[in-house]
Amino acid sequence: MFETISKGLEGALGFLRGQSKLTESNIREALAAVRQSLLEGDVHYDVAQQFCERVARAAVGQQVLESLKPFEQFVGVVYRELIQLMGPVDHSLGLRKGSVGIIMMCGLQGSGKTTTCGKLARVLESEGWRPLLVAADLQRPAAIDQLKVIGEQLSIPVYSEPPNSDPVRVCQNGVAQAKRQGNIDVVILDTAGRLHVDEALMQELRQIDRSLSPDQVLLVCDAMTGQDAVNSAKAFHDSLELNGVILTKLDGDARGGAALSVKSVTGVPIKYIGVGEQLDKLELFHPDRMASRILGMGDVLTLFEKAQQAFDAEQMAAQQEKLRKGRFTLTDFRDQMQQVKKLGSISQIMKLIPGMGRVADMMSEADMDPEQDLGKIEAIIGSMTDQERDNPEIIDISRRRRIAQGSGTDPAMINKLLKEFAQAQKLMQNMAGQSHLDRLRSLQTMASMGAFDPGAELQFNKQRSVRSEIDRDKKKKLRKEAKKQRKKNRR
Ligand SMILES: Nc1nc2c(ncn2[C@@H]2O[C@H](COP(=O)(O)OP(=O)(O)OP(=O)(O)O)[C@@H](O)[C@H]2O)c(=O)[nH]1
Ligand SMILES: [Mg+2]
Repeated sequence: MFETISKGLEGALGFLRGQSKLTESNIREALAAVRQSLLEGDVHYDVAQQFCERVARAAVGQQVLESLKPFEQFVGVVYRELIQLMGPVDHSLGLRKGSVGIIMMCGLQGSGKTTTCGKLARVLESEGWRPLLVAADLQRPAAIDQLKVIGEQLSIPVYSEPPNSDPVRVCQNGVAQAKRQGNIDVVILDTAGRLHVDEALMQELRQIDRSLSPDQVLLVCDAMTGQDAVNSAKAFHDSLELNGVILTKLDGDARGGAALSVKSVTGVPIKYIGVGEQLDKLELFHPDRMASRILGMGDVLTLFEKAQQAFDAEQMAAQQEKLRKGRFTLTDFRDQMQQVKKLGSISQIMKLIPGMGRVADMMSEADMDPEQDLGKIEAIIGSMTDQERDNPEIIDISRRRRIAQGSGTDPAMINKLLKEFAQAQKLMQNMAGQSHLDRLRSLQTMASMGAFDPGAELQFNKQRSVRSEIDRDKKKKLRKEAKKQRKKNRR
């Protein structure tokens, strides 16, 4: 996600690291590089231009803040302006208990409407709403079946009529049925797409809009089409008055131009983002978290939420209990590893941790594969007997050789794993008294102090250097006292 812009901005901002002061000339130079990287990321030209003007104004106004290094100062300005550019977002969909809300999804062909209808229904259901999907795409005969399959996968009802029906009537009938049934709070309409914005499509959508007055008209846009996505968003908004955009396929969007330009060009906020083909890959769009990711500062909050959703609460509680009793074994270690894997690929997770995004990129450039390493660890633990997993200290040379053979690794690797496990065990026992939230909080505090950002001049490092100054003062005092003492002794 956003590799082009992230890399470009990193280069643009990086050269300020070595500067001692923000001056007009180095600001100008940094801005030229920022503009260049935005354009390479396929950001709309006017948007890039205005963005740089705003950053310039804010950066010049900031010169008085002498306590911050130019790099920090400038990154701070870019971060705030990125948030401004993509926000604000009102995530509400105007749903109310006791009435049937209507959400109309529209967009170009293949943008991800049908999939996103399913994803949104799933999200709303998890929030306690009872959704009904309506198959109003009668252009493509297979579209109705596609929605039915999605509905079945999610156990969410789908209203449909034969392919020769009229889409406006289908929507009306679907909503009428939801109201009659009384056990539906929100109807999601999956409408037809076209290859291009054309009058026939707009007319059909306007008719549905007029006859049902949906609470929300959401445009589904494919992020990978860059500026075309932004232009089509503008055309749809001119014709339909959108409440929000759902930007799909962000997982495959290296450039990021659409995400950065949509709000500014159309005035319509992005409410959700699609980050994968699977039905659980829909996230709320948070401009601040996105800005943080773009600048390689990670996104600990999203990671925290993902962890809460993915981890099996009961299993976690059982492991917590074992930790408290100091009985954390290799089996638990493997279980935890499997839980972490549910969050996504290791490189995806790393991108959410401040400062680790660059490391993930470097690893993939160097053809290193953390997934493969994890696979090996799992194979090693899998080749042990229950007894060995519970008491790794019994693993001697011959057992090591057997495990290596069983897991297709070598004995040295098993040694390394056991050593690392012993360290992890100690660390975990220390943390065992803390709640999950406290542990994440301390992680987050460390992150906000910049503990995971290896490049920047950080509060965390600053605190360390303040401490070392104190240490220096202390040592000086001690040396002085020792000198006095020596003089006294001589006398
Ligand atoms: N990688 C990725 N693929 C997605 C995402 N959202 C949708 N897709 C894929 O995009 C393709 C098109 O999705 P559909 O939901 O059929 O798109 P549509 O807009 O309904 O298409 P039409 O009905 O033909 O107009 C499918 O292969 C989806 O799996 C996403 O967020 N990430
Ligand atoms: Mg469709």
